[in-house]
Amino acid sequence: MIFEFDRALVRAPARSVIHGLSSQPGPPPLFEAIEREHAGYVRALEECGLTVETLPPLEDYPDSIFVEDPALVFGHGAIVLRPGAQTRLGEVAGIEPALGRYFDRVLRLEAGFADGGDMLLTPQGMFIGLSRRTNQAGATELRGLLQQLGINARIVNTPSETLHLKSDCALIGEDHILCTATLAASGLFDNYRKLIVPESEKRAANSLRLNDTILVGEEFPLTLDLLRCDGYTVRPMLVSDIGKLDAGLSCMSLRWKA
Ligand code: CIR
Repeated sequence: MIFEFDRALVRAPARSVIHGLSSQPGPPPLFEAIEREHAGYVRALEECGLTVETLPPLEDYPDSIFVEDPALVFGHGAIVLRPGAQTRLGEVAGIEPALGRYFDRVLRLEAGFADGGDMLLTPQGMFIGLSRRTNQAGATELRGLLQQLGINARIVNTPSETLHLKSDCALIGEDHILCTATLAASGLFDNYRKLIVPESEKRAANSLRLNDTILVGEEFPLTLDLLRCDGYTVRPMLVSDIGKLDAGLSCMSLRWKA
């Protein structure tokens, strides 16, 4: 089942995290706040039944806490990606040895660029979102690598103002997508039931379902209510400083069922 997870890899925040990439005006996040929020995130993963390994911080890579972007993992293998931001490409060397410890099969993207945040796995296969971080060359090669792991993939466009495909959506049920109104209007998920996040809570679309629980930013009460009304178990999470770096709930871990 697509939401069953029992393992996760995360990376401890480096002090340099406060200089991570951000499109948002206003003061940068505080290191101590990010550290606290990250610790809460690890606790939540553990309480959802996952065994978590925390990798050491990488000071040279401010955004390296967002381990979802340099790799993709599945029960039966992993793919090392090539993040599309210049300051993030070096994160690949930092994640590869850890993947080697868990997966017999580790494939590598050799050309173009692709960020894990642009990849949405569904029971029908993988959506690969083209974005400012994932280009056609990376997406095409990745589709071939996924095929080697027995996963079908479809290359789609990410809305132009969106960082990553999953900044705007999360799979919350086998055929149920939590998404922004923009993504809903794009027609991408016409075969899915959609729960649309309110315009004032767009960033809530990057929530994370783990086993029977959905992690959602606590600053998004309307979305939390919508999910509760639909019968989901939700866990509100404090991630407001992490949010200042354009990140949400999926970005900080790689998750799989061993
Ligand atoms: C970046 O711009 O790369 C980071 N500040 C945020 C990455 C968020 N990752 C994700 O959505 N998968």
